[in-house]
Amino acid sequence: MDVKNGLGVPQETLDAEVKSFFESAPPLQNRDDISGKLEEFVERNSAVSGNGRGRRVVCVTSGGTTVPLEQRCVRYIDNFSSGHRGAASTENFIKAGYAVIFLYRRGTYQPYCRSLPEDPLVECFEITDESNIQVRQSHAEAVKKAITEHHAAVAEGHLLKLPFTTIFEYLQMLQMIGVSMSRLGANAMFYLAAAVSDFYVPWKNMAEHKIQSASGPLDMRLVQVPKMLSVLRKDWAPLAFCISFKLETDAKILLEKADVALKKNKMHMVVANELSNRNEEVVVVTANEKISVRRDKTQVGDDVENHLIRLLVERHSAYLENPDDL
Ligand code: PAZ
Repeated sequence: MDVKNGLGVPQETLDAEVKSFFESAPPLQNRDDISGKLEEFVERNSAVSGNGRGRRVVCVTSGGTTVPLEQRCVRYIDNFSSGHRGAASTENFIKAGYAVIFLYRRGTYQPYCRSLPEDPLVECFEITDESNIQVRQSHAEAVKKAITEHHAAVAEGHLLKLPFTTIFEYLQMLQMIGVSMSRLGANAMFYLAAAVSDFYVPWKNMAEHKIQSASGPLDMRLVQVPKMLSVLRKDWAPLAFCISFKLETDAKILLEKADVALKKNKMHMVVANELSNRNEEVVVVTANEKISVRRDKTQVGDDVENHLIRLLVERHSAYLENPDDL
């Protein structure tokens, strides 16, 4: 077997699986619209400024992908992720001077809106008389902060939000973003916090209509999703600084799995986290180090992402100075 890519599969097999995934995926409905927005965003942020470089741009992925079981989808398999990590990280990257492409699952946490109640429209606002609506005093601070900071990030061209639901949408959009950001060279970063399906039903094998329960037990074959992270590194954006995440529920295997992911996918860093304490602590795994990053419990409202993004920004700076050192 001619194994060339460290993934345990011949490169030709991986290429064929990737090709088959994209050829059989239902085409994105709004591909032209996404492509136009992406081009404009990357172009604007690649303009050279006083530092002799363009702005650094990071693609933050957030939330879980779904795997539809029927083409006219009624049922699907989901991946757990609230999107809190992605939303908090986006705010921190923008604060650090990055432009962010936020590729997120519809309905998950959004940057600058994390502290709003679950149903902000009915909880934050009240009707004072027939024609006037006002913000409730109890939520005034949070609403003001959300609106001002969000509007500023979008108006200044530092935040582009692109939603997905299915694994088909997610990977097609990630490919578009990868190819578009490749022109930024090492100024580009990928921060892949989304929980991405490992298995899927190829579109051509999928039932068109709702699967009927009268037909008895459901026997369905799921195919492995091709290892797209290695394709991102090798083909889509080879110079970008890439960070992926590894989530486990069993602490005993977490760091070993993160190490394997680092090597197999040729990531620059892998952030390892355990489901139960993911908001308290993560471990950043590199080729030579395992760095524990924790939330400061003594500071009200502190998030682990405040510390994590600071570390990643530093490492990205070092990578820009010396791309071969990592
Ligand atoms: O979205 P969230 O804040 O609830 O959780 C974040 C996370 C656990 C989904 C993320 O940190 C992560 O590990 N993503 C990758 C998951 C995976 O191994 O596929």
